[in-house]
Amino acid sequence: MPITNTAPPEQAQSATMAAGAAQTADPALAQHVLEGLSRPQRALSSMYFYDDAGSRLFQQIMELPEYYPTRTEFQVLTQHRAAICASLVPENQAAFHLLELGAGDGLKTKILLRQLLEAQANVVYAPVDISASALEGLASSLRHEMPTLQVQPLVAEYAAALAQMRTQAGRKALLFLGSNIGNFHPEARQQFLAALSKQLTPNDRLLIGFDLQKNPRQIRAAYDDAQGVTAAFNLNLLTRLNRELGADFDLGQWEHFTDYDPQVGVIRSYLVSRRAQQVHVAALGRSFAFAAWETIHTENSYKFTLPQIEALGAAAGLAVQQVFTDEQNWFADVLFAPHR
Ligand code: AVI
Repeated sequence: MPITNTAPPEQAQSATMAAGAAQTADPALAQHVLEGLSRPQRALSSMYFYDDAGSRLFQQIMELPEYYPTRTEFQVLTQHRAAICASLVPENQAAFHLLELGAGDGLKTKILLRQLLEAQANVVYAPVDISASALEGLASSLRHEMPTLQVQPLVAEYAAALAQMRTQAGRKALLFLGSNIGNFHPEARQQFLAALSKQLTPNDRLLIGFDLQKNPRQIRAAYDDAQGVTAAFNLNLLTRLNRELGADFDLGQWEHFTDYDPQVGVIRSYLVSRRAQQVHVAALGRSFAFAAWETIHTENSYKFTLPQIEALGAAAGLAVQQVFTDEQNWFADVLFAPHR
């Protein structure tokens, strides 16, 4: 049995911490860890990678020589910025809202925003995030760099932001860049796209970044870099559980493992237990037993083909209008419109 309901004697002290840790622990995270570590094949969501340290490590990943997606999408947006912006701006230069889901530091979006300003587009940029501080950072850098741009940050869940925007007059152009779509489980991805599509009116547009299938070795290397930054990013999840849930993961006893399945087109990442060990999670008041070399699955990163992208869109009521890609066909930013 992987789970022990009673803490072994040497862990009695941390068990008494349970009440204290549980008071400060995020209940959603605690519940997720309980469910994820209770399964026969253990799994935690990559959604929890992004605490402050995880977000900093992800910034470092994006600079790595092996991690081609960010650089390549940057090239795609730079090379095709005029055509992309032309596809987002409504006919007759009408006023429109540009909504961005998961804007991050906005570095890539700024390529498009500059282009839109240059073309004197009548645009309101609305970055959407549940973190008010992330949005404030982006909005203040935009006030400095592009003082004439109208910015209307929306602190909301994606679905709520879209529902709120639905009643606004004029086109909504949605951006979902960075291949974030690749981190969804296929079913969740389809549900997400269908939910987005439901909120769109026929004149709206959606631009999504997809990492494309390519040489499997190149993909694998991007998630197993020589400097070990991706390993640190994956392991940071355990540091987070130690801090936020009073867990006692010994980081020296865990390692990062990743592999690419070229038939499915997915990178799967794991944390591997180097030896048989017990881990106590104070906020849950429970211990979990791991066998030597047992794994916790932590991330999927799907890679796509163009026919798959078309099928994905079609199943959600979205038609591919244009595909913007780099010379090597490594990455695509795909423009969809609702088909009704
Ligand atoms: C955020 N997301 C698109 C990244 C990816 O490539 O799947 C997260 C990542 N995981 C490891 N390296 C980068």
